[in-house]
Amino acid sequence: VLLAALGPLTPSAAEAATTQAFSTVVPRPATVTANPAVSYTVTASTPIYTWAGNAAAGAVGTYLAGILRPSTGFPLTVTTTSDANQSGGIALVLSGAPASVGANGYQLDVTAGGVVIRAQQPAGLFAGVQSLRQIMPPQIEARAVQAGPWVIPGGQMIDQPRYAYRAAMLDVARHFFTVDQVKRYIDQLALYKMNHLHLHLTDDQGWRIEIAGYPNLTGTGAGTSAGGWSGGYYTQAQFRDLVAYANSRYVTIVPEIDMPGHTNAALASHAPLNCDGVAPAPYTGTAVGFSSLCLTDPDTRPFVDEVIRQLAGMTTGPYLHIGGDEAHSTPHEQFLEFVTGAQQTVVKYGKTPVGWNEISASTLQPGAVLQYWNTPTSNASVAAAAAAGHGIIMSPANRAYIDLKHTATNVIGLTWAGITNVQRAYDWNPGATLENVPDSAIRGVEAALWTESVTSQQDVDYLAFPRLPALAELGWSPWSTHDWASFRTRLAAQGPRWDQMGIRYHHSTEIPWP
Ligand code: TNX
Repeated sequence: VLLAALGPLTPSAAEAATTQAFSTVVPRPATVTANPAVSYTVTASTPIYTWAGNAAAGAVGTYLAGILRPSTGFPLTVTTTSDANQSGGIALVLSGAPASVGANGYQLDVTAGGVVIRAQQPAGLFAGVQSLRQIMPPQIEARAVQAGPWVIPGGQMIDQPRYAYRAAMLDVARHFFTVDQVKRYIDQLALYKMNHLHLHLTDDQGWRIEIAGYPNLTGTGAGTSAGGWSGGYYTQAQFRDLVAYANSRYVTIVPEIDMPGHTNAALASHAPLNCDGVAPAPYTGTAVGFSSLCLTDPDTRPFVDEVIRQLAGMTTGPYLHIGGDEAHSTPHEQFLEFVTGAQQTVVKYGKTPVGWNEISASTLQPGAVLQYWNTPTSNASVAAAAAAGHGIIMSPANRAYIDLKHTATNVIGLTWAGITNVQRAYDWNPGATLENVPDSAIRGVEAALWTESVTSQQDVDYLAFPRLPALAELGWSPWSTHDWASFRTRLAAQGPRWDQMGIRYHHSTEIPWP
């Protein structure tokens, strides 16, 4: 009876955690030097030290303890230190990091004496913690006590991101995801050092954000989804909670109101937005390009102004995405004028406008960012925008759309831009894909998950894994480290972690899963 009660704490050969190799981290760190001669073992008496006088560093320590406690069952007490040479535990130190790691990188050292993560800013400590998780045994990700032992292999990483913007997009309009489901996705992004989550909040099939003064948007507009599934929306309080949660994971929410096309849900909710003043029926199909706000209607501008004003007020990050894609039912001159005005409205409310690459033909506002989603490798107006100093986010559909099928036989996923296996998602250089768009213009990489074919969190897991980490590596790792053979081996080591986390991933035959 006693032994049974101690069951989870008593290692059997099969249950014992296996030591992870030092060099299995995804995204690949800029420099990794394994030291197989040493290791550090986390025990019941291991403390976590955070940097004294810095609340955000303290929060990273608490976050780390929250990850390590359930599986180890250890107290992992969090205390502060101001000793730059702190040893004898896991120390998060805002001192002594090399200048090369910048504000978001870190240096991680594992010696026999302990683990030290050094950074210049708390964001770097947070990134270092993600690397630390990945060199611990996969069982560390379990949420119930596991056997251990918790051996961390010795070595050093010195690491910093290639691009500032490393993102995923989730289409919560075609299919709605709850606050908890989005938080789970944010946690997954953080593990792979992604730092932005773009939420596609509105489309033909649904409007997902509460806007005071327009109750029908969340009445009629939120009631539907693609395929006739039920809808849903975020109240302003829920949205603010999501933003705060994301911030606690060093993830910035980038909200999108897609305009002037992709707007049937708004048109169905608010009749004055239609040129004939008649609200269309809600839409649950998957066609694109048929809807448009009426841009000659005097009600449209005040509506757009108010939506942007309220959304900007709920958002702490710098960006607000105005969509602008596939406005096939909008007269072109009106489109250009409208998206110019929408950018000005975003600027008026203190945010930086982002738009799909179609807005490149409009008068771009200073600082406006373009998201390239098309598949051709040249686009003259995007190149001109880059030359004029605008940042470009790379999401070419044939590489970065993780809603495309993995293989031709998959049930879930679209095929309009091809079939995207892991290698296809991984093996391209975002900084050398678009003609006349130099690497210096690239703000980063975004993995987009559209949800026309998705009906559950499991579907999201299945499409995102393992391609999301492939795109995370493109955003973070220096191009000089890019190597498919290395990536597929390191990716394989993630599989047992996803098993522990309950992520239902696609077991791609390209990857040598253990
Ligand atoms: C194109 S990408 C769209 C979306 C679809 C997606 C499906 C873009 C800016 N527009 O409306 O959901 O393809 O892959």
